[in-house]
Amino acid sequence: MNKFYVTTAIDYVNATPHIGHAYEKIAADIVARYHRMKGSDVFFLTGVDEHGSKVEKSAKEAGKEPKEFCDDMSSKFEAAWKKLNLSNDHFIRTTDDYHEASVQGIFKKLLDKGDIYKGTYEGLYCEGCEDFVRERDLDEDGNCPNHMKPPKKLEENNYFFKLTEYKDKLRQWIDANPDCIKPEGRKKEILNQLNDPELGDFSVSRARHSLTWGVPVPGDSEQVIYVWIDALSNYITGIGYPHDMEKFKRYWPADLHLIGKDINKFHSIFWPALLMAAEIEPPRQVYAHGFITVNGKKLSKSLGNVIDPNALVDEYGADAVRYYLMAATPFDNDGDFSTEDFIKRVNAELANNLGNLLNRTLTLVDRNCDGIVPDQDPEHILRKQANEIHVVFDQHMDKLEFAKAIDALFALVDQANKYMNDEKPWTLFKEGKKKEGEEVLFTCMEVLRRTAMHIYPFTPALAQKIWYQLGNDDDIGVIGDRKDDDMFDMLKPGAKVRNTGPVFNRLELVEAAG
Ligand code: ME8
Repeated sequence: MNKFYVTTAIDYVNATPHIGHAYEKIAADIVARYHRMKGSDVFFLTGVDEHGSKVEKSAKEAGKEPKEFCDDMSSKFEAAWKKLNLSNDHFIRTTDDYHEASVQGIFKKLLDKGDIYKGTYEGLYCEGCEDFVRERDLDEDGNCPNHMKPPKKLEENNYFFKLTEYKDKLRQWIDANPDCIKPEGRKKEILNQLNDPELGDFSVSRARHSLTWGVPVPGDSEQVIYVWIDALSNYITGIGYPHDMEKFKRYWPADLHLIGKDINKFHSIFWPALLMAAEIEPPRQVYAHGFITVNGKKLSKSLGNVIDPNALVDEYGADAVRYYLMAATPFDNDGDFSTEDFIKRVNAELANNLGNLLNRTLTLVDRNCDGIVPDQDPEHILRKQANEIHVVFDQHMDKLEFAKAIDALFALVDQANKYMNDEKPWTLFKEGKKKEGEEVLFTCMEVLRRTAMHIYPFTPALAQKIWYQLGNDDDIGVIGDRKDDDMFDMLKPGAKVRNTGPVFNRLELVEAAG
């Protein structure tokens, strides 16, 4: 059995989740559900990043102890992901005991090996990035271009990781594994950074006086492990390293680390280098996705354009939010969110094109075939196309081209609607052409059955409803082992369809939610 291990970035808990966070988690859930359906042994990990000065500061502002603040914020993230119907196998918190112990173990291993050493660092530090920044990367006002704030001058005795020792090995890793960093443009950025002589060893600890909220450096009470080594390690501690090595070996290396483009360096340079130092295989792929913007602008508290995924799901439902975010934005690039476009698109595609096709088809089956899936085996081009849709759909899914995968499905649905309009089965039945009429309905049901299966990772609840109305009792998510040859003719002639009303209700704009 194949395994597939997919992870997301773990979100800082200094603020509540926004749609940018939700976007990434939904994508990971879609990948997890897609691979489960194909019969793989999937592990899907997500969670939260709780240490660091940003979180410590937010706790202070909220008048809470950091741990109490994190407990509260973590539960908000977990609740939001439940609401979005995420099927994660574990939710990791970097304050979990097993994680902290493992981070100390990893740190000690690298220290003993000499890959971590003590030194002095002087530089400009951006709290938003939780990283040192270079003067030449600042904007004309001297601000970090990502966080619009000036970095602080910092001079400290810290522990450093010998990245310079691993630069060649990283280049070799990238050369030997062409898909290890995606999309291609992001890989080029990484190669350029690796070739920059200024990219040197990086600091992996902070003095206790500048950071208290973190995992202590083993054997040095004056130093705290700095967030990135702590955060990145979640990908291995979350599957049992080193407390459950059987599970770890079952899932590692990660097949896919899904992250945003802003943290590519940490994942495509620091992380594989740390793993190489710890003698652990690097991940198979890091994919750096684009950002969700609103009116072309970054989501930011100060702009007041941060959209809460909870409010969207409360008003419009998880399927609609999941569908729109994936259908309307190219995953490898930035995409804009607009509530008007969201409502328009979801209504047009899920309620009209798909929902109405099902409703029309089943109404005709009820009227003309006693509500029973007709026993036909039509050889129509549309049926052939439905039987072959998985080829192009899978090609897009395997490249994380979610919007294109959805477009391919809806091109098929559109054709089925056109076919129904052209063939007019209601007239065929009236004229006594029962076989012809049944063939049209059977073909449309085949399109619907296929569409339900393929759209399931995106809109699990909607897919299940379609599946049920087509006369199936089983759980569409666990039909599992989606061996594509077996997918032909799974429509069950003789099964009773259940035309129990619209599977997707049209959305109405609610001002407060968007
Ligand atoms: O970076 N659109 O946490 P974070 C799409 N804790 N994705 C977005 C986004 C947007 N508008 N805004 C943020 C961190 N993201 C670290 C990660 S991983 C070991 C540690 C993405 O809360 C962002 O790119 O700032 C990242 O992948 C994730 O949300 C968490 O961001």
